[in-house]
Amino acid sequence: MASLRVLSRSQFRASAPCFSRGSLRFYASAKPQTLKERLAELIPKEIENVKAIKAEHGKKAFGQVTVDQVYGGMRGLPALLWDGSVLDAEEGIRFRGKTIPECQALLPKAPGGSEPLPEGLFWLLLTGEVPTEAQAKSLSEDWAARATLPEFVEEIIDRCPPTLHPMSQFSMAVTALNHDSAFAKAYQEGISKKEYWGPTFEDSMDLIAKLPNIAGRIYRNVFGSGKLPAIDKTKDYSYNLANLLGFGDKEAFVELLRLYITIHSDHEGGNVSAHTGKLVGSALSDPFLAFGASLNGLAGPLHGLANQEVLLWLMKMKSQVGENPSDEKVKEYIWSTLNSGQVVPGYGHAVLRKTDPRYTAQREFAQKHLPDDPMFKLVGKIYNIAPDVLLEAGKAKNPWPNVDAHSGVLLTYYGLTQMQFYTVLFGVSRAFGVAAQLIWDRALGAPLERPKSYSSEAIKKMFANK
Ligand code: CMX
Repeated sequence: MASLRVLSRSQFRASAPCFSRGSLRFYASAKPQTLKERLAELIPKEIENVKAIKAEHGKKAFGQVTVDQVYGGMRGLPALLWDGSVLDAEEGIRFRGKTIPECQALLPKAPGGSEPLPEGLFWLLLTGEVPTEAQAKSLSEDWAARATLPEFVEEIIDRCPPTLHPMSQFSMAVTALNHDSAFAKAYQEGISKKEYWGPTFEDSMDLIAKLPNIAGRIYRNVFGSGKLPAIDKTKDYSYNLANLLGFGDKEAFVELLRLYITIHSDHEGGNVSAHTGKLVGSALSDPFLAFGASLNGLAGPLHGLANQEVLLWLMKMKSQVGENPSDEKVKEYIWSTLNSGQVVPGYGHAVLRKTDPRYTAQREFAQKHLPDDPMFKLVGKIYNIAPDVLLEAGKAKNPWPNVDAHSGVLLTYYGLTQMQFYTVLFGVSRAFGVAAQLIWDRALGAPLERPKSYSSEAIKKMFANK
């Protein structure tokens, strides 16, 4: 279907008129405007916008930095620019101002599907605009066309011992893609700073496009589930990822992946994976190097690896208290976790102070597709019990579940039972948010990140007699 758009003078000459509305004239064009073309229009305006913000507010303070914040993991320190999403402690995430239910309603869907296509979410993260179905489809096609891995990257994955954690394999393969980085090459050839965003965009598109083949190859190598099929160029990104993992014939699983990638894509800029990508990118390391670093942060148990930890914890709980335990047994098990000095995985958050809407979206998916699944019921039971236990324990500032408390149970239901792989799927999704910000950082000429650090001795001296 032809899309409608406002054309530049040169584009106008090549097009046939369609209709006018007010002072705007619209023309039908055979091809939808590409994401790169739209970005090229938006970037000069955003550069002016940022200039104006800095001119008017540049010298104003956000507030004070306390010594507790310096020792306390910089919680709440307002120090980063991140345009794709903003996280509110009570409400949860908004992608370019849109909540998860709004994204579910507004973003393009696959034919017959009801979950948003991550293609549309990427467009939204980059432009702040909801794309047309044709534009989302053009991204599916573009990513399918870029999906092939260099042979040596396939060999790196194939040579990994199956005992090497899938996240380590994932980060190695992503880092190795820097071999063909358009940005690194252009930089060596002396590209002007104003042009940085173009090759960063190309690398980011290549990065996202190649992740399904990397993830699929790791999954099949480690868990021995046979030969990798080819990418289907007529299908969307999530279908191809599901198919490479061996689940292409399960439509509900493909739908789950569409939702999964959308909700895991971005969670503003301060979380470990997002911030690491931005930090490393600020040294003008290309998107493959920057996102490889993100993945190493995501692989930590307090961040993305928590989805693996949750399933391990649930399995242990099930083996101790049975599949349909009493509330009392569940409570005892949670207390035993806390009393042995461990965290309850999937609960708590550095910013959120309410149930994570990413948890709620997955719960609603489960209610629709697997309401009678015993593991889903166990997760629901824990939801009714764990917050009170955590409140009673009195340490966690947020006793509510986060995204990782639910994802593993959904994947397990469809047969993806290998929990060591779960963080790889989080990683595929997180590329969308990190890549979008890397492109904007290069477009806006973001400088090298270099905050100031102090020793404890220096801090003591600074406040002596104060
Ligand atoms: N179980 C037990 N104790 C917890 C807890 C939990 N789920 N959440 C927080 N606490 C403890 C902290 O370990 C900390 O203890 P200490 O004072 O002994 O160090 C105390 O409560 C205060 O922590 P907080 O300010 O509430 O939380 P933080 O901002 O420091 O940490 C997070 C946030 C997510 C690391 C923490 O809640 C946690 O460890 N949760 C379990 C792991 C998890 O689910 N991580 C995934 C988060 C989402 C993601 O990034 O994917």
